[in-house]
Amino acid sequence: PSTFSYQFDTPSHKGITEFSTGLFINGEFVDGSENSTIDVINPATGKLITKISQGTPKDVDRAVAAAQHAFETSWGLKCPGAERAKLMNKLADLMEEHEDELAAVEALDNGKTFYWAKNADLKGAIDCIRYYAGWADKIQGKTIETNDGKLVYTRHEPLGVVGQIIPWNFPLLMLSWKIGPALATGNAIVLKPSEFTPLSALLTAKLAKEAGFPPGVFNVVNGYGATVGAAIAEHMDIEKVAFTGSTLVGRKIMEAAAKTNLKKVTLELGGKSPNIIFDDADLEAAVNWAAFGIFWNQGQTCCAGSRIFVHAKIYDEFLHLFTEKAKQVKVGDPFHPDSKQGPQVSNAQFDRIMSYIDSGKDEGATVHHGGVRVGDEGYFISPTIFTDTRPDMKIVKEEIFGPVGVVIKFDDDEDVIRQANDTVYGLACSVFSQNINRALETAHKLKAGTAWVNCANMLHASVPFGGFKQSGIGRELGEYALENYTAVKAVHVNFGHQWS
Ligand code: TXE
Repeated sequence: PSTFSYQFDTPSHKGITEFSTGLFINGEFVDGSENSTIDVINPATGKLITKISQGTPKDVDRAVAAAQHAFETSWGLKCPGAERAKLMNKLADLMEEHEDELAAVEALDNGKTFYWAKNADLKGAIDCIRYYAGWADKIQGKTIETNDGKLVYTRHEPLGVVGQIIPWNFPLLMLSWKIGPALATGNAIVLKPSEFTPLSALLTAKLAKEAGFPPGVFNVVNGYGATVGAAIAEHMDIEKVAFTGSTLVGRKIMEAAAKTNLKKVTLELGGKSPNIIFDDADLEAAVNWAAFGIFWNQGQTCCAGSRIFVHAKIYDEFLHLFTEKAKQVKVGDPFHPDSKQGPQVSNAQFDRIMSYIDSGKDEGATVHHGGVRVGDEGYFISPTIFTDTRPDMKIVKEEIFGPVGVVIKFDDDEDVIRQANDTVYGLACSVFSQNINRALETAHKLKAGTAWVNCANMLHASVPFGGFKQSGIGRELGEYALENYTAVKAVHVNFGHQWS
């Protein structure tokens, strides 16, 4: 396969980066079975960065076979947890050693700013792998008392080969959320990065090889969702599939699992998270968090606080300060240290967001700020604030996945909770109030997998994350995620004299 060789010469990062653009199967970079490629585009310019090998369902078969062999011979129950932890910690150390390079690759490929790539994505990814390395030798079952003549215990066994399909909004962070618990529990992996942002996964594969994982434990098959993604979801020898992406594709994955081998499915899907700002909130803090909640990562965050409910008593002041904040978000070159917001990930996402902005206008909402393209190359959109919305508008109901927030006035606590819960999604929510009773009561009444009180978009490797309702199934991160990757076996030993 070809090599990607790139000279970074930016205000944020300088240096040469080199890694293979092949598929990573059985510890080697290889070409795809059809020798075809996928173009990787720089979203800041719309120009080609490189081409990567395109995988096929046949390549998924190769990767699954390699993973199965590794699982049976050198991984899973054949490899002590302490040894798995050592390899995972080694990988985390190598990622840390190469963190500027990884962050630069992420910024180039995804468009996020180098600053955030380094300080959020890289830091979060490394923390996550170290956190799960800590679990690797602490996977244990229970003994259960039944009667005097019996010993009953459980084993938490790894599943075998697991498939992991990840999106483009946090490529490396999502990779780490997936591989962390899977490796800690002894599973072998076939991972498909998004066709839009495959580069950081390939650089990580190079580092995993250097860390010394047995061949076949970690495989990366680049490719499109409809071919490689679908082949993973349908594969008869994959025991579990973990997916982060759109609700539409989440349904397809479940359907494929149901129609084939009933593999376990965990899904982390979209959201339309409410952010409720009460009249007794610390206003300045609420403004800062609300802006971070919706504009961070170009608004391409599944838990983005996209519906901002503001109490009538402070609405005008909030809107004024929030608009000032939006004006300060400098949109531009991801590598420029002053940039706070880069381009959207792709032309398709750019068009999708602009069409949501048009639909808001058509349905009678007011573009209070922004709503336009920035510059004439790349996929930049200005931070956008809508007001005068109605609950039935598309921009209030659907996930836009861009830097577009709607600000909605309310004056009754119960009514705002009802409005906040009036959505098919349930990923996250934020509540701002200095009255702890009011804040916690509201947080408990909101139907969401994560509730932030006086903050937004906070994530931690040890804290579970996942959705209520149509935002997903299962939890990632923390101890909870280990359950996704283990099967419980109950062993009954009869050493007494009873026959039943
Ligand atoms: O996502 P897809 P898209 C939401 C967000 C965004 C919308 C569309 O609202 O605007 O989805 O984005 C793989 N079988 N989120 O179309 O297609 C695909 O190759 C198996 C929310 O880019 O869901 C990629 O690796 N896999 C979100 C992954 O699915 C398939 C993050 C996600 O892409 C497949 C991303 C198939 N049939 C988008 N089709 C979040 N929850 O954070 C595609 N894929």
